[in-house]
Amino acid sequence: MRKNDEEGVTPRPTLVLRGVQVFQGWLDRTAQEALLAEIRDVVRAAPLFQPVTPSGRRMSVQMTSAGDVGWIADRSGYRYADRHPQGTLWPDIPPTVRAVWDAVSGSPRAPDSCLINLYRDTAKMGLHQDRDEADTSHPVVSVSLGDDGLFRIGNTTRGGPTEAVWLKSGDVVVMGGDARLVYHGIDKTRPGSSTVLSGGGRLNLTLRVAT
Ligand code: MD3
Ligand code: FE
Repeated sequence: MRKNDEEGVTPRPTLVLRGVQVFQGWLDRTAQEALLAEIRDVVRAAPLFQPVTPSGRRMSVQMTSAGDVGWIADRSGYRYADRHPQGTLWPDIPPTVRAVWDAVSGSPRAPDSCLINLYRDTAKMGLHQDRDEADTSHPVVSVSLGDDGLFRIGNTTRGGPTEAVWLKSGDVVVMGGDARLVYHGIDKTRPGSSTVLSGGGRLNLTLRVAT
């Protein structure tokens, strides 16, 4: 446990970009590997899939979820669903993942959804807002594992200037308050920049209060 993550103590981010808090190097290699072991179990029970958006485009990112609900996209829209597309319930949010939320979110609520995004090769995620959650006053917590990813942050409306920061394995990001509704995305990853994932790539976990 880190010295500043005891109960009731709000840790200090190493970087704040447009209200988005970045905790660089929050998880050491051992903690990253513990998290990965838990995520492997989730993916075994709830396999990664490549969502197709309502416009008919296949997303380059592979996804799955843990928790009471998981985020899905298909021809009829984007939403949180209580089952994986294969028809099974989502696995529980693993305890080590949940502990990251407890340490950094500052929220008294428990997350009910953990979206797992896998970026391989040239996968990216265009600028978007996260607004499928019932109450967007709750923060979102993101954990990066594996290859570096170029995280881009814009504004609360489409367009205007943007800024970007490379997220590395073990970095944790918290989006709360005014930052919760900013446009954001992942421009690209740096394949081969990390040895944490055996098959390569970048994994991102996002914890949310979705319902
Ligand atoms: C800023 N994922 O799953 S995580 C997503 O790295 C998503 O996979 C990206 O955007 C990824 O929706 C970025 C960081 C993140 C997550 C949610 C946010 C940044 C955010 C919500 C509001 C503002
Ligand atoms: Fe997002």
